[in-house]
Amino acid sequence: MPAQPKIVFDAQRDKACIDTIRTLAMDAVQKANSGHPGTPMALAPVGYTVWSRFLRYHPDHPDWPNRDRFVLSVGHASMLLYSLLHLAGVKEIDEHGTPSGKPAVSLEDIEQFRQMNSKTPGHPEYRMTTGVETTTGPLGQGCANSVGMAMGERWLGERFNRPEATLFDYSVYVLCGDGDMMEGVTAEAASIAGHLKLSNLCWLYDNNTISIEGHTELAFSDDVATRFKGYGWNTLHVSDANDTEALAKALETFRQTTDAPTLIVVDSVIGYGSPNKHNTSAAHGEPLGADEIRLTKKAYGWPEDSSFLVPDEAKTYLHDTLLSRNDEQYSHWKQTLAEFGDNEPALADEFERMRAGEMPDHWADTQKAFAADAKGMATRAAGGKVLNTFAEQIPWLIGGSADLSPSTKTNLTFDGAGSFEAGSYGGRNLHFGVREHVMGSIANGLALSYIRPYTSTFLVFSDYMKPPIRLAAIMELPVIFVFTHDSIGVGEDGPTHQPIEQLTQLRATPGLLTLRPGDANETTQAWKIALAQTHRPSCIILSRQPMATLDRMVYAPAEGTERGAYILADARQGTPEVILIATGSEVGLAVQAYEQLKAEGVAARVVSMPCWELFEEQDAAYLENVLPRAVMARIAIEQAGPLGWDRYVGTFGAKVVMNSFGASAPIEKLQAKFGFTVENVVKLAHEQIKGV
Ligand SMILES: Cc1ncc(C[n+]2csc(CCOP(=O)(O)OP(=O)(O)O)c2C)c(N)n1
Ligand SMILES: [Mg+2]
Repeated sequence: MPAQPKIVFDAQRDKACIDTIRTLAMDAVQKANSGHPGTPMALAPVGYTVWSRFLRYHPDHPDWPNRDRFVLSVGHASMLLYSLLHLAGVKEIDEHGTPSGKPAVSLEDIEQFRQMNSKTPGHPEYRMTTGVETTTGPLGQGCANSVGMAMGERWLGERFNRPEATLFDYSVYVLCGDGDMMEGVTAEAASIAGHLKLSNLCWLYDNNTISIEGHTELAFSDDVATRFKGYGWNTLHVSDANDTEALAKALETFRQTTDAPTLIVVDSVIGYGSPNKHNTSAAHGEPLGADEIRLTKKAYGWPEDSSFLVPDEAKTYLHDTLLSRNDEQYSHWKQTLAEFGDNEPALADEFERMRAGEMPDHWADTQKAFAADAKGMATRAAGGKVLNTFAEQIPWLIGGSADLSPSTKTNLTFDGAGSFEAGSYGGRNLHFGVREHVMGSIANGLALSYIRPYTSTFLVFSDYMKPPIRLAAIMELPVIFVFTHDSIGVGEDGPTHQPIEQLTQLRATPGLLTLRPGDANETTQAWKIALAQTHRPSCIILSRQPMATLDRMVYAPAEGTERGAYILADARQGTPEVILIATGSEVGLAVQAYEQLKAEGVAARVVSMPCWELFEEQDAAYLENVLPRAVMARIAIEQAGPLGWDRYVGTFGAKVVMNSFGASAPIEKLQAKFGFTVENVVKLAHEQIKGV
């Protein structure tokens, strides 16, 4: 690189830092030929004020558990975050959790903005870049995650703080925008944050009255501050984003507020300093262009021909000031943790495991097998028992439901489980209210706070949670999403409550396990598999209606669940003539059909397939063993849409599935109407064997 010109600033050091953030964003977007420069340019003073004067953050220890969290909910403004991480001199933590000695974001990384394998992807991605606390980009999610992070801090504080030892008292800062405010999930998030009085949460709302299509008047006329007052938030206003003193005053007020979350409405001008700032296309998703960049740099008093310039005044200041504010605090915290380890070794060990993503010793040893029982139980009921047994062993397994725990059976009922409530944050039962979307996002925020969260609602409402489920998978967070009422088996509630296409959608999500256990013992296995994950979210799909608990002395052990699919019942000898593949509540039906075929002298096999993804991970020999290619007479049985089953039954295999929405009727009538009967399966088996 050519030597950078030495420049002398008229303005002060803060302005040098702020303008560095602005110009790095402009230059990076220009070089990448894509991205959003306008919002980093406008919000540079806001980000800089938070980082330089407030954020408790040690640049050498970005994994300090008691650091403040900074969330960029306006993920399209990612260059703002990358510039801050660069100027702060944050050190990289590698994928094994060890410091690599490299910067989290070097100047070269900024020059690689949006390029393959760079640490500066288009939107901030957790795991890719040290210092990115959560993946953002889908508007609303950062705000929603932040509520989980703030709840996480409250819970950690209740569990680990002692009168003489404060291990957790961090704050969560969020930069959000008009888009966030328009998104429904933000309303859910603000509503529950206000209800829970999360005074450790501060959202800075960039009220620039512009979004992609133009002025927000086109589509948005909320009085945001009044709205948030209604949610129970403390609301403040800063009328100029460049007024760092006013920002600091508002942030100070946040710090003094102990009974409510804080919203700071900040008025800003997108593309600040650009002569073309009212051109929204230039500010949004497009580089400014060489000419405008020169003019803007001129307006800042910046060398017009410089590029990726970090002047001396800005090189180390942010890093130095973070160090001088936080180094001692960090050492003090380490000391507190060490003393805590001496005084409370069991709890200290607990926290170390939480940090490392490890389970307690013997966490799975207390589960008991469910006895064979023809009448059986709903897998939701089995799931509730299994969850409670695990949760007693795993103190940091916490979660709840979107107002359906009596139905999803996910309440923790043992002594001391308690409820997480405003002012009493140590409980392990979370009450999300009827807010499925933010429930998922909160779970992600909790998972980013060392906690193992689970959520629950009806499977049909997984539709309301798609964005956070997807983000959990992208972020590799081991969140557990429980979905009950998994099929037309819900009966009279009818088609609005009977999921059809939801399983397909979940299975289509990369990096997500979708587990649909076939009886109580498979349910134990499903929970065990989900809890053993460290980098993968899971969905556990459970029934409302009872299902027989299979006699595992007669049929294969439920541990086969670990391999995704396994031979549950087989032809007495030799190769089977037909294979029945089923999941969840249809496993029982497959077994009944198998028994009838067996009585008729037909060599059938039942494959229970609770988890496609785990099955796909098995080696070729195992796949061939379970689904031999020589046996093409196959039937898939699942009370859900057909998409995807061809891969297991082939073009000519039969599918007993749902090709339409369901109906409101008693379950037996629905099963008959849609072909989920022993007669139908047996008939199809004969047809398959004949090759019809
Ligand atoms: C859920 C979602 N919908 C749409 C987009 C595409 N998008 C990116 S930025 C943006 C405009 C956001 O406006 P605002 O939050 O006011 O940000 P500003 O334009 O002021 O930076 C949109 C619609 C997105 N990222 N996420
Ligand atoms: Mg805006």
